[in-house]
Amino acid sequence: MNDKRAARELNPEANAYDHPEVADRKRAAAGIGGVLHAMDFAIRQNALLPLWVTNKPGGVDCPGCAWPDPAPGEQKIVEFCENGAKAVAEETTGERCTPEFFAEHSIEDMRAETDYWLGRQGRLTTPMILRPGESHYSPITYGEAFDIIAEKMGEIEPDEAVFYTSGRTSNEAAYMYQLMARRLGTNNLPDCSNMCHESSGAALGSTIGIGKGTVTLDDIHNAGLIITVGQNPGTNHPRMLAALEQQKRNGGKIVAINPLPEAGLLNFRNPQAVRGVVGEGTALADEYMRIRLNGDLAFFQALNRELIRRDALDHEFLDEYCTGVEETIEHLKNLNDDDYAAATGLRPEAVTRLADMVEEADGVIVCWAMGTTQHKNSVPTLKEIVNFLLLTGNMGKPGAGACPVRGHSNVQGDRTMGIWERPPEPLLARLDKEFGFTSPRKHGYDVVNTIRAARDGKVKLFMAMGGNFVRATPDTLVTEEAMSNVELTVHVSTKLNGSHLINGGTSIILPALARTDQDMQNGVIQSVTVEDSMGMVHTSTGRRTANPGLMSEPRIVGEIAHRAFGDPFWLEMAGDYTVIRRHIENTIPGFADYETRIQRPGGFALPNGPRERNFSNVPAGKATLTPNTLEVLRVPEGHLILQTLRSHDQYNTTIYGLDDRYRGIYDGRRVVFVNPDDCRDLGLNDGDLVDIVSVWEDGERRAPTFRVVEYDTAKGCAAAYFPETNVLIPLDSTAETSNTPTSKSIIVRFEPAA
Ligand SMILES: Nc1nc2c(c(=O)[nH]1)N[C@H]1C(S)=C(S)[C@@H](COP(=O)(O)OP(=O)(O)OC[C@H]3O[C@@H](n4cnc5c(=O)[nH]c(N)nc54)[C@H](O)[C@@H]3O)O[C@H]1N2
Ligand SMILES: Nc1nc2c(c(=O)[nH]1)N[C@H]1C(S)=C(S)[C@@H](COP(=O)(O)OP(=O)(O)OC[C@H]3O[C@@H](n4cnc5c(=O)[nH]c(N)nc54)[C@H](O)[C@@H]3O)O[C@H]1N2
Ligand SMILES: [Mo]
Repeated sequence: MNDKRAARELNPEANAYDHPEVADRKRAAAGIGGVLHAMDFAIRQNALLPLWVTNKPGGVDCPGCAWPDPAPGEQKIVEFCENGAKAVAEETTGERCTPEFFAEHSIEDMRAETDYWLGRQGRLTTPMILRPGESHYSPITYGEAFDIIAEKMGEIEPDEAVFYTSGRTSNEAAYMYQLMARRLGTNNLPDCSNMCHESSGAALGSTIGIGKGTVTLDDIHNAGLIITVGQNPGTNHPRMLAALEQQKRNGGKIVAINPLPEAGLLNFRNPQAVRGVVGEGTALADEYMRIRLNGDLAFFQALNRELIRRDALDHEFLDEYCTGVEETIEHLKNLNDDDYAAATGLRPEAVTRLADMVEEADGVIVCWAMGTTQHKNSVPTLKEIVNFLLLTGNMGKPGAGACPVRGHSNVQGDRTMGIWERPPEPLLARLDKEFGFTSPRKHGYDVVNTIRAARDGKVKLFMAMGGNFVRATPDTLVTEEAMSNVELTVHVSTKLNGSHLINGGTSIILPALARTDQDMQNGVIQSVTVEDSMGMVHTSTGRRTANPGLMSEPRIVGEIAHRAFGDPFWLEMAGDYTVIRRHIENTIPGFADYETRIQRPGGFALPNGPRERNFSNVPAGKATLTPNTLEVLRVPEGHLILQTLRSHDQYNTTIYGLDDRYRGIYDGRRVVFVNPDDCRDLGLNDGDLVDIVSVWEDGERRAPTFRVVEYDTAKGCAAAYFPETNVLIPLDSTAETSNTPTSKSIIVRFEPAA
């Protein structure tokens, strides 16, 4: 689609109303229902479901979420979760998207389809190219494609190239990929993390000295109290529910803070336990606080003030390990109660009840996900959660700590491998020494700055290692236009998606092996490694016979870089992944004895200072409490705050199906959930069709035709699925410090649909 105007108009067919049906909500997550749904999905995909080898030593790491695996001795025969099974089935599908398909379907035709339809076409089999002015992709060999990419790299300024990563990429592929960017001379390494847990990294790195969580799975099992804030584990981390169930059996308590009463948090039937399959299940959350969107900073400040008032602080811990204590306590004493009420929509008792539970608990963990990271004030919010953990000494002791629950299965490992647009100097120095070139020091583009640069004509080569950049990013129309300025786009992908259909000059699709596929190099089966949400590193070995000729991600990077730079190490690494791991061991801290330690069942743990109460990596040398300024999000009359979230039948931009059965939605996705009182105030009825209109400094954005669903979300709030609603999120609406799009707080109003 080289016609820029076409890219500017939302495709009417792909955005057509899809007639969702609304039925009763489910009260409990998983159980036998979950098992059957996953089986049904796999059968419809004509897919192989090698569940018995997922998440087990010697097996394949589930390409779903990053939740850690139980210790080898404690694993079930099937470490099962419905949505992990769907992720595997999506990958092991029997359908194939071949050159014949591309000959039949023009770019224009494919653009009229949804990403759901595109994904249904199956696994990509052959490298494809779309040349300027052409209407159809045509086949090309890997070698010819690599030549074109390497030649482009030689023609442009290094900073005119951008290398995006999605979090499924293995440590080995990620390491080679960041090395290729730096060898070219750029730190333009945006990744999905920029839209995901970047706020967590920013808040944790500056206060406790590591941008990761501090707890282990054992801590989860043994915590006296777990506070889960802004996450929906029943859908997005189903295996976490089994860990929560175990924590409850050990006598622990759980509090859920969420504008939506999510099924998994309120009740859970464990498909692993016979009782769960047939019986009632476990009521997981002891308390549910239906907070207003964006209210968490005010809530945790009020909680901290209450704990200070009660003197329920761990003074010994504060004296020995912390700094910034007095200023922070002083700041918290001067809070305004009206701000608390306006921001949270909760009564003051919510705070006193939680403070009681905190005082009673032996060990408190706070878990969080996208509900806290995708707001303008996300970094201050998460710093306030750190304040809470530090004030109460819940850091670096059993059953206590910070638990940002990661998304993509290796998103944390990719960052450890150096996929970061703002690399730390020591990493660059070690790479330079190991490989004998000088890495660039200038910081690169993150996701939002990549789109800005492309919009301004500064990006000539855009390469993506997985993901679906155009659909996952905000401000769809702006992004589509920006990406159609790029001279060469290259997508390493397993499946067709919308990003392949937004083209500037030349576009190349390079199909790649996936996690479950067997990866053979020089006659030897290769394993890769991944890091889970809790910093455990372990191997993943694909078993399935892939389409002949498909290349692996490390091989693709190695071949391109070999052609571009000619250094001897590229093909050595691509041909034997133990060579990559040796380089990782030499350049990334914590990977000593890499090859030996991954042979152990369950792998090994990366160093984690805060886990041992070591805060020497913090700029201040001690764990740092911070005074955070609260600005209550003001919503004009007649408007609501909209969050954009996942249904139960999707993996980010990959749509598995059109149901969200826990929320009672079937056969369609264009719904907006609104509190019944808000419906009354806005003159809306359940079933009305509305356009959602977002308001921003530069004008309005519109997502057409959504069905209003009355739902018990917090008052003043609404919710709808992404990626359909990404068109509403202004590119410039991002979080302070982390620059993450504010996907969970967009001011909107509704207009009757045309
Ligand atoms: N099956 C499946 N698994 C996945 C994914 C998937 O798409 N499908 N995606 C993966 C990825 S990349 C990620 S990052 C994770 C995402 O995991 P989640 O963060 O659980 O995903 P979301 O659907 O965005 O849900 C956000 C939750 O936060 C709540 N929330 C929103 N705003 C606020 C707020 O202001 N305050 C509070 N307290 N709560 C709020 C919402 O009501 C919702 O329950 O899941 C990973 N796992
Ligand atoms: N409005 C809104 N927007 C959001 C979010 C939100 O909550 N609201 N969440 C954000 C978050 S948390 C994230 S992480 C991003 C996700 O952003 P991305 O990671 O870019 O998106 P995905 O949908 O996960 O990518 C799916 C594509 O990855 C490719 N793929 C799958 N497996 C493999 C593989 O093994 N190898 C290769 N090479 N390719 C593979 C397939 O072609 C598939 O089409 O979206 C963000 N966008
Ligand atoms: Mo994510």
